[in-house]
Amino acid sequence: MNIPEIIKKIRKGDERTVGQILTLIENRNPSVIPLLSRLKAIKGKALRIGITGPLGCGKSTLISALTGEIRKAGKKVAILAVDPTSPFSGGALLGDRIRMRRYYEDRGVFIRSLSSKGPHGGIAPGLPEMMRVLDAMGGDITLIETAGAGQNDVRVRTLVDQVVLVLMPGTGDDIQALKGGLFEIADILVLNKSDMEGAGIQMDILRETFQEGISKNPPVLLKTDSLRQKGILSLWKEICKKGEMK
Ligand SMILES: Nc1nc2c(ncn2[C@@H]2O[C@H](COP(=O)(O)OP(=O)(O)OP(=O)(O)O)[C@@H](O)[C@H]2O)c(=O)[nH]1
Ligand SMILES: [Mg+2]
Repeated sequence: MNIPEIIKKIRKGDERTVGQILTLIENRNPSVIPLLSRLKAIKGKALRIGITGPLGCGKSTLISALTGEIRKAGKKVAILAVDPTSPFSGGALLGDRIRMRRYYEDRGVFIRSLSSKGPHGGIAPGLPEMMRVLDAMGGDITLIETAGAGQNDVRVRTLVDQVVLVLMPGTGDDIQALKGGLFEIADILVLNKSDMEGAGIQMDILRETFQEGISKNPPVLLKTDSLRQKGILSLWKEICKKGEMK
């Protein structure tokens, strides 16, 4: 492996090279270790955003919509989508591909799907190393989709600058999970599918829950309809606002 050559390509944003390196990391191929050590010295500027939440709440759709806003703002984005191994979401990878197809020709968008391969807390093995590679690409934003709404998601907190927790109407259990401490990892709480019945009530419950003062630093509460691109600009603005305080 010609490390200086590869580093040059990564920094130029060569997607093929980056893809190959990510595959080596995903396969836990030890030949990539010297490269990763060298990459440690390169400090990227990307703001890292974790997008997490229960299966099917619309994380991927939200990411797709948010990517539109990010590109309108002229920023470059890298996306890592961790596909849960759950049989329910066997179609997730394909779904993500179809949704994201509109960005395939866009050099300002890099997308990679990963399999989470078991109980790694919604986090694919090698994710921290992959983020190092993406950072070296020099993008402005890195989005990481992880699935699940349990204590497992807490691990994503350590890898990113901000966590966006996505919920959808009609999932009372999620509120319990939030009360159980999950909310502590969220900087922004998004009620997605706000077009669905029960969204208003759910929003009230969430607002009450957080205004009751169960947290000293309550997350910002927003609602979105990712399919119709509603509330996405507000989410993007909120991310930027928090990013400036970094
Ligand atoms: N009505 C409505 N449907 C939505 C919205 N956002 C996403 N969906 C739909 O919800 C389903 C799941 O969306 P995904 O984006 O795949 O959800 P996800 O959270 O990424 O799913 P997993 O990765 O499998 O956990 C799809 O059929 C979407 O079209 C929304 O704002 N409103
Ligand atoms: Mg998804």
